[in-house]
Amino acid sequence: MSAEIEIVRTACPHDCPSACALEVERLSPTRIGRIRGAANLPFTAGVVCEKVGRYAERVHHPDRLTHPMRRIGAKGEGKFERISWDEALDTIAAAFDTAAKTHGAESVWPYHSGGTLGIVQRFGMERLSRLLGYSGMKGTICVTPGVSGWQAGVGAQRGADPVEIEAADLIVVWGGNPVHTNVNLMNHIQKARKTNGAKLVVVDVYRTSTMAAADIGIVLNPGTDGALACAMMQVMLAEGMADETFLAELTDFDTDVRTHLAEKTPEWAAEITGIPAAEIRAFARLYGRTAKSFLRLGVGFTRSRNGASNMHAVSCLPAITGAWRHKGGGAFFASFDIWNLDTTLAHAADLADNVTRALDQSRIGAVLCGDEDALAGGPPVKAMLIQNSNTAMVAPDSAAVRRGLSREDLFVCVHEHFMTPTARYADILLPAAMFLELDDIYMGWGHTALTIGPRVLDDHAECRSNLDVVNALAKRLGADHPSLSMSSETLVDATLQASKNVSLADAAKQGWIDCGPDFDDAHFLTGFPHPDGRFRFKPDWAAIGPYHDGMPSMPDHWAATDTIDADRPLRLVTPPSRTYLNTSFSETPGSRKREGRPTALVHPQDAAELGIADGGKIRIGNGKGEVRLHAEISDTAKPGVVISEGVWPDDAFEGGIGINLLIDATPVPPAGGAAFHDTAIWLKAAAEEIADAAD
Ligand SMILES: Nc1nc2c(c(=O)[nH]1)N[C@H]1C(S)=C(S)[C@@H](COP(=O)(O)OP(=O)(O)OC[C@H]3O[C@@H](n4cnc5c(=O)[nH]c(N)nc54)[C@H](O)[C@@H]3O)O[C@H]1N2
Ligand SMILES: Nc1nc2c(c(=O)[nH]1)N[C@H]1C(S)=C(S)[C@@H](COP(=O)(O)OP(=O)(O)OC[C@H]3O[C@@H](n4cnc5c(=O)[nH]c(N)nc54)[C@H](O)[C@@H]3O)O[C@H]1N2
Ligand code: SF4
Ligand SMILES: [Mo]
Repeated sequence: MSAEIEIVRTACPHDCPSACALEVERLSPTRIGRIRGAANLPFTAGVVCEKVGRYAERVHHPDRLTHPMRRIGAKGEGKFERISWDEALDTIAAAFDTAAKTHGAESVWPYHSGGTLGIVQRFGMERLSRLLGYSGMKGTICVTPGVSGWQAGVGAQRGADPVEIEAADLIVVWGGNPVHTNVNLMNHIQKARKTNGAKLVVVDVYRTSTMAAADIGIVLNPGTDGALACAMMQVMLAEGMADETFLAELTDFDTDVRTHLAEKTPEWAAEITGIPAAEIRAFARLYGRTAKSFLRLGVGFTRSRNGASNMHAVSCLPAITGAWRHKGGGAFFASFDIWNLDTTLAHAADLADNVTRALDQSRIGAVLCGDEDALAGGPPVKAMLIQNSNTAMVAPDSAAVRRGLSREDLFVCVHEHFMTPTARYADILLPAAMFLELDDIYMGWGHTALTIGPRVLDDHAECRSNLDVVNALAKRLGADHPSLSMSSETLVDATLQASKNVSLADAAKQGWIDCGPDFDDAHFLTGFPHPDGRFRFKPDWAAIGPYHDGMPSMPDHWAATDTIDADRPLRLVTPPSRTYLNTSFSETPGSRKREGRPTALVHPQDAAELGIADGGKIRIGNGKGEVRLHAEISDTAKPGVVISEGVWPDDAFEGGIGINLLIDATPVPPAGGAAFHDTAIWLKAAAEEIADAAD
């Protein structure tokens, strides 16, 4: 028998609503064994996803970057030579300095995404813009359409605690796939089913792994959720299932809205959604008659051009029934607005107004290719530091992103764990520490606990944390701020002391701090967070973002999705796979083996018409180009809808280029974001000679 294994508490940094508190087997100061979900955090409740359970594969991966490098090949080629940290930092500082002196400070663009959600390690980068006048970044790539739609009705990014699902009689998972993306939620749903006999309804555009576990699965046409929600409201209002007192006291519902919704019959919605009217009616009655109905809204159904509008329409449902009144009732999308953190030190938050130009993260292609509108009237971008993002793969219009990253007059530093497609474009490539090798705290956007993530392992090779890189650079560039001399441990400690009056050491004992509002507040029973305290059936889109033209003034189906026509007769949806997290984990053998290869699920009817064989090579495309992958024939979605799970690395594709080549980067109304699940495409069987040429 080996000696007892040491278990250390920390927290998952990945961009996932589960935001798990973790228990890690520490085998030595440099090695871990299994990772488990912490039992003591109610949302995590001892559950963890398989990809993080076997994190030893990622943290001890032989391909991890271990030392700074300078590019010696062409941009994108991936040829580098080793250099020292001093040389790397001097080179970056000199490039930033030259860009700022020649083109103005705004020509430098620090860029980040959700590789880590750490308060210190992710958003700490924004100090560069605040201290040195560099361009800021509008983080739109993930939840912006969803946030906009929820904001429109509810008024703040919070809702009923998802752990309350255990008390629900009906759970509706709408446009999310928690078996893949939020696995802990399933645990709470199963408890509700066991103890209350609760029913699970899943609304999606294909029969997902979550739908496979549901009592009722509703498969609709992509981008038509607004129509389904309106028809449900029509039925509930017409059949006396509405909570008229709730509507009168806590919402702006009036005769305009009543008259408007009276026309949105299930027959009207059936045409749009592809769901038979009888099925819509039955779902509306089930929802309308269940007091404790919990609506868990995913991000997926908002990744369409009409996504914010659809989110708003669906978020109206619990206001109609008054489900908010009950424990186990109401709705939840995300909890971005409950944390009350003092980030004066960690983000130089008090200097936020110093940033005058914020460039749109999702429009990085247009920004780097010099589009004047995307550059917001300012100078071209001449130098970048990229942390936590595999932008060459994940951003829409990826051909433009790559054209931009290839510019000879653009200096790019990428700070990464692996040689990603983005890293290949770096002039200087820096090796990043992983979460087990640093300290941070994380906002659980799918629950209410701030999780505490102290370091578990010693440094790996020459890897450094994001904080250490930003601090070293800022100091070289002459910036002055108390945080620049702090380690992640001292900065996390100071942030916790200032925000929650607790030290890192003390907070780490439990591993999390609950920040959830009390019941009445979480359920908006004392008012919704709009100035008049009312939920809005009539949203003020103009107050939310600049791209509000034509948005519906009341819940509706907004026919604004990508146009299907004879040239592009199918709709492409690109949702997450189970064991990749965006492109993270696409390098680990366990995930690679499980996911197989990039695949498009094609309806048998479409396959027959197009002469596509099961397992055959296909090409899908639109005006932006074409992507080659394999077909799997399946009636999981409606005819005309093609599903391709996962954001795979380029080299997994037959043609060497990934799926986001086809995705449009026009900002989603009203506040921006990318319509990842809303792309009209053509599909063809790949002629053998074409496929062979790509092999
Ligand atoms: N395993 C794994 N976990 C992840 C991620 C991952 O890539 N892999 N990504 C993480 C990140 S960054 C995020 S933001 C979250 C996202 O997690 P989710 O909230 O689950 O959102 P999506 O994954 O975008 O899509 C979820 C579902 O929306 C469906 N959908 C697409 N279009 C429509 C529509 O028009 N109507 C309806 N009703 N459904 C639609 C898709 O088919 C998909 O099943 O997951 C996080 N967790
Ligand atoms: N087609 C399609 N595209 C999508 C989506 C989709 O559903 N379909 N989802 C979109 C969504 S929701 C999102 S949020 C984006 C996500 O896009 P990204 O946030 O770019 O996510 P990842 O692809 O996981 O890349 C994160 C990178 O950060 C690195 N990293 C992790 N931790 C650290 C760290 O501590 N320091 C540094 N320096 N690097 C670190 C990882 O190694 C990884 O390469 O993708 C979007 N793209
Ligand atoms: S990726 Fe999500 S489910 Fe997996 S450990 Fe992290 S937070 Fe939990
Ligand atoms: Mo995301």
